[in-house]
Amino acid sequence: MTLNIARTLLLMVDVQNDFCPGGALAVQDGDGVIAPLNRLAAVCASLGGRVAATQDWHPAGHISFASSHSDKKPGDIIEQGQILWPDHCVQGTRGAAFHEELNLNPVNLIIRKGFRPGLDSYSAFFENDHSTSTGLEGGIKQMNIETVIMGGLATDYCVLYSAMDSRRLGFKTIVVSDAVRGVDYPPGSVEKAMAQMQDAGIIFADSAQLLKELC
Ligand code: VGL
Ligand code: ZN
Repeated sequence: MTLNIARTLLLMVDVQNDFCPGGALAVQDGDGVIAPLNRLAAVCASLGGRVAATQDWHPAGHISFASSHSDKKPGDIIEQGQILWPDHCVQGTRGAAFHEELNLNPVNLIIRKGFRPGLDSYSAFFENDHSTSTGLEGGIKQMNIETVIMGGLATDYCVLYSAMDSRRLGFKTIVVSDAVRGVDYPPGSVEKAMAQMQDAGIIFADSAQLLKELC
């Protein structure tokens, strides 16, 4: 694997309090992604690469919240395959804030998604209508990025959708295997997501291996 660091972006997906232990939609060991991401971000930025972070950023009453629908509970599925979640990452709340241990100093671009009341967004690139851009594609094309390295939360939702879009848009796409954690709802969805990413030509590498490549 040869990486041109000046054309490499590290994308840190949704490392927010609500997806970490104690949060409203806690992913098991979710804060375990922070240490490897911090190491990668520091090295990437210091060598001339770019670092972006995403935030799930929902208005109160968002369509993806079970509480926004009568007679629905988290885990239920409504029209167009929309899974309902507990209220999470509500704009401006502590749950929506980045985890305090995530080092934001190397981050030069922050993308917020899922901010429309009636539209969910898992991917860092497109909202779930698959056509509303978050701006990330244009931004990183202007930065001349060719490789996207990503980690964060959750493996089977926002990381999966972001990695698939990244690959489809033509970026060499690497998922940091020790810097992702999954919701695994419905059960088996992490395994399914991993297989789907592998089939699409997405590369998996652990952070130690990547740090060696970068330095
Ligand atoms: C996510 C479920 C709902 C994620 C966001 O960041 O993976 N999952 N909203
Ligand atoms: Zn969400």
